[in-house]
Amino acid sequence: MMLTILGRKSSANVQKVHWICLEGNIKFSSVNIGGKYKGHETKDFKKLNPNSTIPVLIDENFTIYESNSILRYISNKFNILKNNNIEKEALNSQWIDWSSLVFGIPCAIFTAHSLLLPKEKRNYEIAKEAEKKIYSIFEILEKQLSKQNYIIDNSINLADIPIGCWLHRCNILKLDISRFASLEKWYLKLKERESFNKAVVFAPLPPN
Ligand SMILES: N[C@@H](CCC(=O)N[C@@H](CS)C(=O)NCC(=O)O)C(=O)O
Repeated sequence: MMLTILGRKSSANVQKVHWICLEGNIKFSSVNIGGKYKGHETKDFKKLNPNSTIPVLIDENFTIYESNSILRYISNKFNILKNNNIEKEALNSQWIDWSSLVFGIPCAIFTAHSLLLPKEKRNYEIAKEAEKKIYSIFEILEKQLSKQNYIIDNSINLADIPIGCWLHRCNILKLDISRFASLEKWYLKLKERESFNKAVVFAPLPPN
């Protein structure tokens, strides 16, 4: 049975899940929910995820929400980007949590106030504050990526996926990555991957 991923393709949290599937050549079907498609506030959707957020993954009789948990589930189930090293797994986990709890938050705020909200509801000050935070996060990533080619070591790991999705969002929103040489080099390496291009680079922009 094919995996079903519920969520609009423009969501960075959905893109992570598409990317890992493409990375492992795992077949999936995708259902547009959320954003302009709506559907995430319905009674039926809330049975799958009471938080009304996308993505949700359905794997036969098993349903799971929270994008990072879905990412880990797919990686474990299909043995994609796994390394049998407990410290490396822990570091992946650290950076995956960080991608949502530190990086993702200002990215989502910046997206809302520069793209997603109707113009009259956008707040320039809030967007500016989020932008400042994002540039301070770029410094952290720059330092990390000046030590090796990817986030954890010299090859791609699970943690590169969610961070790459948010970095691409920043690039689309015209934040200047070129000021950060190692970060830009990493981003260009990700762009060499068909999976990243298909799931993230060629994806529509929110709310589509
Ligand atoms: N922590 C959740 C956050 C999910 C989330 O905030 N999803 C957003 C899209 S990125 C959402 O459901 N937005 C409502 C919509 O798209 O209409 C996760 O990682 O899955």
